[in-house]
Amino acid sequence: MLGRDKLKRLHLPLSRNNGKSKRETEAFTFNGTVPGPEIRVNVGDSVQVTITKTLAEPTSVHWHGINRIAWIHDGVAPVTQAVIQPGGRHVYPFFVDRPGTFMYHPHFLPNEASQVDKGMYGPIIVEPQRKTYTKEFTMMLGGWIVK
Ligand SMILES: [Cu+2]
Repeated sequence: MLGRDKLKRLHLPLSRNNGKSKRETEAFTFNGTVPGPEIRVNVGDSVQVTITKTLAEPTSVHWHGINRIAWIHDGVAPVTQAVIQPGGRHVYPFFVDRPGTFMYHPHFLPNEASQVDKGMYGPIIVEPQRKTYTKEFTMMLGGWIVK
């Protein structure tokens, strides 16, 4: 899978941001932001994403829409991979062979819904070999209920 064209190495530390005022709330993040950082790669790229500094609870990462990924790296923990334990590290390699807009998010059963609801998601943009557009915008929408 790796080394076909280019290898892109990315690092996504996980963290928990505690709300500091009445207008802020707790969030679980990739790299400190909600949504997590945009992963922008090109068709033909091999990608390696390293997840570190995990939350106080176990997690995993699913690469939604990425179809050239070994099943052991598709993030459905604890079914296809061991969960990433607090303080743990996991490297996810995959290859992108088609353009499109995809996303990443936790897929640890049974905590994935609460982790996604607290902000753990981000976009993956796979650029085509030849662009047929001049402008693009990435939007990720999320709903929050804050008391
Ligand atoms: Cu998904």
